[in-house]
Amino acid sequence: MGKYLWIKSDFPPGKISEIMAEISCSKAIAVYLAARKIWKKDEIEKYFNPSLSMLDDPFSLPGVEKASERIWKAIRNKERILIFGDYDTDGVTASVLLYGVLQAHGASVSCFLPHRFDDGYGMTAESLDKALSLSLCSLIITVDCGISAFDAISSASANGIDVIISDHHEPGTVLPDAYAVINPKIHPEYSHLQILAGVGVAFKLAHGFIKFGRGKSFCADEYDLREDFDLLALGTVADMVPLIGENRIMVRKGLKILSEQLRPGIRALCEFADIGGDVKSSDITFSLSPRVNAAGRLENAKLAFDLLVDKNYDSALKCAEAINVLNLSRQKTEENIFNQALKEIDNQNLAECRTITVYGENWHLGVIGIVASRMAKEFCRPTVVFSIQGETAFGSARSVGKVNILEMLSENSVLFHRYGGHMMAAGISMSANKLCEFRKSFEDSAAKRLNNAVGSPEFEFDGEIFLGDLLHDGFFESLHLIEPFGYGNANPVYRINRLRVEKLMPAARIHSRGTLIDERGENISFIAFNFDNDSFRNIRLMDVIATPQMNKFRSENSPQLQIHDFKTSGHN
Ligand SMILES: [Mn+2]
Repeated sequence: MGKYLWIKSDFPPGKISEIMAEISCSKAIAVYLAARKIWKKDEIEKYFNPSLSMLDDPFSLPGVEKASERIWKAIRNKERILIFGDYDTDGVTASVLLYGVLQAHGASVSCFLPHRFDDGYGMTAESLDKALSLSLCSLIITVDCGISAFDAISSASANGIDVIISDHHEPGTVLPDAYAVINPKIHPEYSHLQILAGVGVAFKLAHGFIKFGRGKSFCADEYDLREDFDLLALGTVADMVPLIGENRIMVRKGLKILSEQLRPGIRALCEFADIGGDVKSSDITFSLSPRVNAAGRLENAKLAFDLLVDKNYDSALKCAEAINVLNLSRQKTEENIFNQALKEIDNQNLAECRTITVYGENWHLGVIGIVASRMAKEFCRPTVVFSIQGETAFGSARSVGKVNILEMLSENSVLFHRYGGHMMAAGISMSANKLCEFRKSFEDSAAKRLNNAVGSPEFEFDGEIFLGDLLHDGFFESLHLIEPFGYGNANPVYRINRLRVEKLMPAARIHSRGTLIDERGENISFIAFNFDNDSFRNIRLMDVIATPQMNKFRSENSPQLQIHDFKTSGHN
């Protein structure tokens, strides 16, 4: 019964009424807060009203002040500055943010984004040479990379170039010998900043730079860094860092700026993505970030950079159009490989496997990661998708639940040329003739961690409520207080029992929509993705786990439930 194993989040039962007494909110909101362990009055107030004044002083992050001073010196001395970024949305937005701030303050600055296939990830000695051959400089600032760029940084130093590293990736035990290193992850005492995306760390540097300049009267108060929060929201949501603490403050503000579409490139992108009005974090995840990423996946991230720095709407529109074409082609390629991969696993005995390993000849390297994510999610198993290019297989690994995929890979590292990544996602390169061996030992690594062959997917919900708790206590009016939702700040999910389907109609053939009514006669519209009308046949009374949301349709907003799963009432 039901697609998922329903798990109720764990909190003391008295918490709901305690919270309701403390702040007078609806029961549904209290359940949401209780489930996220936001229990105390002052914590709740901060959560409801995150403000920019709650952001840390940028100078409190080690390296920011020293780096700021160095950048101002470079500006005064008319030195050339090179920003070395990355090709994904986080890396591109971090580059655009810092580039814009430095340029506005008179810096002679250029930016290099490595090419995903020609240069590979991070700042290598080769990609740095390439960057320097395009534009000489005496100061390099890395964003969203650099923390393990030992070779490149020593070669820069040997050439008399100072390097400022700003990064959020996990550092090794030794740090590169750079002029300044800004990375919250090298300071255990800054654990609250370790959630920042690359663009978040770049923002700290930009903020520090402006603060330093104002302190020394190098610059006036004109530059409004708040207008750059659109970039912060874009990169932070795209990089899947948790939307709590400073990230939540930045994204809440950033979504407002995104909605205003001040930046010509954003306006152009929204035009093609058909986004108007309030931009939600889900618009970033499903519409904006895939487009920004498409440039780096299929061609060159420089295109996305050019779009976002463009000050002219007409040329931005042309750039957005080109990006949109790349995104369409990315979707087609992805669908094609996904279907081939599905065919591949048809021939495997999936019921007896805890993992998925699939491969194909010359599958596009820019999309195998997305395909791996989709397969891991759909089949609820750690998944690696390989593209065989000549004698080498390049793999993209994705995990599910709490399975640490990097650990699983490290147990098999003798098979690889190179590998790296984090708990949920990693990349591999290895000799193609070792694929069978890999499949077997990857499965063995999973056997040590997952006891049942078919992982039964779990779905966590916040607590049980009645329909009336959503409809009569101002829940939908206060929804904005708990937004934005995303990774680390999940949508509210409630269990609502004993509902009857009152109206039912198909939505795009494979989905369903209609109306639900409870035993007290309360009713609400619903949408159920990937449940066709037939799935509701033979069910009289059902329990659901669902997310309440405002459905925007032709400028009308109406409350609805998005149903994640359902089962016949009375069955637990
Ligand atoms: Mn990043």
